[in-house]
Amino acid sequence: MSIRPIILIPDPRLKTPSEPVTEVTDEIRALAADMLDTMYDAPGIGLAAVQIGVMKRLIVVDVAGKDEPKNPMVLINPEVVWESDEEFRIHEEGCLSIPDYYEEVERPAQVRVRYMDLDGRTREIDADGVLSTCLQHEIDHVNGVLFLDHLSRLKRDRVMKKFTKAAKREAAV
Ligand code: K2U
Ligand code: ZN
Repeated sequence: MSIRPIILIPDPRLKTPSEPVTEVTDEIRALAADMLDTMYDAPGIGLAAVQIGVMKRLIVVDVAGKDEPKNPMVLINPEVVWESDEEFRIHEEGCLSIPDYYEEVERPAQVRVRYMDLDGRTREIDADGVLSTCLQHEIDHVNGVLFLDHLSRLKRDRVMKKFTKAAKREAAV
């Protein structure tokens, strides 16, 4: 397993929907292992395959606290099949593809997510709290959506301009 480079905005892949996983192969299992290594190294509590440049609908999550045993989850082709429509939750979000930028985002408080596990079984999970926020953030990624897209146009444009300028400076070196 290995730690893989994380792509940053304005990479166009981050705004592109990823492709469904059709079969759980050894390649998919190795990808999930690399994603977990990369997430723990960042550190983060979630990561989508697109963030290491792989356009597959695969996410990993571990919201276990610092002093708790690791609880890695691998979700293939994850989709929200139900979300609370009366209870919402505001959480400060960051993104490993948008370093050092944090903003409050409001999302449904509870979600039910259907996915395939590494054994190829279809499963469902009911989530609330930070797991709900994290799953929604990662499922956004596989749909080509960033947490910036939940902010005002003014805030979104300001951040995109900053990272676009930085990318141009990097390319000019
Ligand atoms: O997808 C990612 O970029 C990893 C995200 C996942 C996440 C974002 C917002 C809220 C919860 C999870 C984070 O960068 S992981 C770092 C982190 C950890 C706790 C709270 C906020 C950000
Ligand atoms: Zn993110």
